[in-house]
Amino acid sequence: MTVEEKGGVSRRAVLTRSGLATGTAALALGLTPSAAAASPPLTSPAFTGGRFARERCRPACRTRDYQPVVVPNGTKCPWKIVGGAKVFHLVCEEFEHEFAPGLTATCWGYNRQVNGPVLEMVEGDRVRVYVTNRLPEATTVHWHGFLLPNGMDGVGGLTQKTIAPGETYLYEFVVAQSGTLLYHSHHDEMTQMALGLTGMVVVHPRGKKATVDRDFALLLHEWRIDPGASRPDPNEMTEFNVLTINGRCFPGTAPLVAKTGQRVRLRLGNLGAMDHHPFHVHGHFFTVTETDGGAIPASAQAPETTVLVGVGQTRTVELVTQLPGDWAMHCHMTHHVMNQMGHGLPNMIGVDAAKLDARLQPLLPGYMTMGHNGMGDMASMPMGVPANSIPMVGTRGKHDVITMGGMFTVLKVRDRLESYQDPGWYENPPGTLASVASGADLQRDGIDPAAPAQVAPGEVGGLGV
Ligand SMILES: [Cu+2]
Repeated sequence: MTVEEKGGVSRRAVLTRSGLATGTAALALGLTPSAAAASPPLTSPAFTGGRFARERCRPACRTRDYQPVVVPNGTKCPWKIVGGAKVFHLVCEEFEHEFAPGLTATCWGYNRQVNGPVLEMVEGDRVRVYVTNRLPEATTVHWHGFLLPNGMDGVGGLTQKTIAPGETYLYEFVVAQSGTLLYHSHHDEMTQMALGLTGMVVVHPRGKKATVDRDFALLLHEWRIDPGASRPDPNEMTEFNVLTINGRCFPGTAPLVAKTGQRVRLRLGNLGAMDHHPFHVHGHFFTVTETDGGAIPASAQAPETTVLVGVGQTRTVELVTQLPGDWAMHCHMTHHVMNQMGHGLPNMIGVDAAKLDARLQPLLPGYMTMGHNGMGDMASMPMGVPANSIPMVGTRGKHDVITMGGMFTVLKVRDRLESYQDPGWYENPPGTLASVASGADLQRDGIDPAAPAQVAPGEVGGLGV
């Protein structure tokens, strides 16, 4: 049986088809086949990296060539220059990671970081990234969104042999674009990304001055860690209970600090398994300036307060800080701002639990049915929880308990700052804080708290009423 009879492709067939394909592509470009043949093929090293490869750029250095990105709760991968190339080293291994005080798990990551360290590059840099595998199984690294030679794309089996435990592989390419990109395992993806083998790459444009005052990298991720468990569960498909920004869930997330009137860039990426995250910023509007595919023309940018960051996407937004304060920033899916909340609970809202409690307390001293007045109180009550878990654990804010966890952090804007360290809670100027209405307020505006709620005429009823 020949190769073609088995459904494979013979060498002759490949030659014939590639010849046809070259001619078709050349016609589409308005070239004759002979002119196309004179151009360097797309796979030649001379083409890869675009004009930057031909120009042989010097490696860009931070103080001179770009404004470094800030990674709240995270780090950046160190690099060195060797022979005109920027050299990074990623080590894949297992280690203990703290998601927030009270919750740690055994994760897989790069350079003992979840998410991995941000790789910071500049358009035109020739980069060499060494990847050492200290995991118990093979892995690869995929350079998500990069324009690079096929063999550097990092898809196990398809574009390279996998990196066996103990091996060190080298990825080398010229960075042909700028923007916010990603890197992650592309072998046994379900397991390896669920355990943490994900990271962000920030590529600064070459030869351009910084256009923002603060530049933050925020990688979103989701995990299933059962209360008391010591490892994330990579088999989970729907019920994720730990939602993170740069590997941390609130109250473990560091605030983002900026001065009033500064232009702030947020580079948001999502390498979670299944969920998209509508990321919302309070007190501001922003514009989406870039995706992982490149810059969005100014004419196509619109003001937004929430941006949907889909799985496998980056969205870069820019805002100008408006008013000082502690402004919430979070995923707007309400189950994504919770920590290890069980979702299989019976609905107790509105249940009169007094009789139930009276009957159960002789059997279970101190028993109290929870959730019948909503879940908010749970965050403020001392509850016995399994070791190494933070279900329904709130944190004390300046004014009261903050009931949120998960994919939540705070943008702290101040008129004056000594540094970009956490400035503490915002002091609200007099007259700018919601508080209990005084008798004088109620009297002035004719508000009776005991009166039936008012409904404007014409706004009740429906079809046929
Ligand atoms: Cu979300």
